[in-house]
Amino acid sequence: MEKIFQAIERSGIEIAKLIDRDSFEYSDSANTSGDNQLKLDVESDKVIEKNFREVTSIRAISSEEKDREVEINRDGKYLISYDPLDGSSLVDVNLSVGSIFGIYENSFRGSNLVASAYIVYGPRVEMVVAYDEVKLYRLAGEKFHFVKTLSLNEKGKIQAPGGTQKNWLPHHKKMVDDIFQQGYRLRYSGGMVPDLHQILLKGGGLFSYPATTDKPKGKLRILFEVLPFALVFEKAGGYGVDDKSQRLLNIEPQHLHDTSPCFFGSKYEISLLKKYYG
Ligand code: AFP
Repeated sequence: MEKIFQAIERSGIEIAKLIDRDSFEYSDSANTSGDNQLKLDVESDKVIEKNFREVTSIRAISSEEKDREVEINRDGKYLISYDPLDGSSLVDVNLSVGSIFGIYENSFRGSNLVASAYIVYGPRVEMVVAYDEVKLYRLAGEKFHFVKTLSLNEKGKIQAPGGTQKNWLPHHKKMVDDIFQQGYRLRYSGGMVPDLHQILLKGGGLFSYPATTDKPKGKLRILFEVLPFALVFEKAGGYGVDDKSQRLLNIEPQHLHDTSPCFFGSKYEISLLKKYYG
């Protein structure tokens, strides 16, 4: 596992440099989810694949930028799903973006997720690893340094409600309004990594990406975005649930690029969600 974390660190350092110097042109292709791929997405994907190919314990990888699973070492123990550059459309407006990784044994499903990690490329480059605990690291020079262990309080003060408001379902709108009426402040950048990182570092709050009338299965990809963060939130003492209030880690995706409505938060906000969603 240590070698996998080291490969993630190397990838983070290389991608941070790419973001600094690369142009923001679109490549000629779209990914499986239909998003136009920025050259930066494609380059970040290559960087991560190259670093994972050096780790013999990795059996296969799947990336948000690839149509199918890629075998690395037939005898490897681990499978890794990753989103090389989530929120890449925010790079050209100079907001934070991130890379997300889920590490599985046996097969790509929540119950087999043994560790996850993400990297935020913001004013600082930070990495969060959820394994035994949830640990925050910060890049200084060419190395990530341990900063602290992260845990959530019972209740937060901010909420990040995703999706197009005019397409929200009535009970979702009521819940979001209720939370604002309770004094929560809006914090939403449109990048899942910085938005969830903020909730985690501030000790609590609610991030929601619901089912909407135009996207009944939500927008966020189960393997590449949802499951890795569900593990981070659970290990930090919080929750990750879907629109049936079920644990996200119990979801079994049928296809690599399946999506799910998702909600991440601390104890109080998730119990409030259950009131509205049942
Ligand atoms: P992009 O990668 O297309 O910028 O999408 C980012 C993202 O997948 C996730 O990081 C955000 O939380 C979510 O989409 C934002 O979606 P909305 O703009 O629909 O709220």
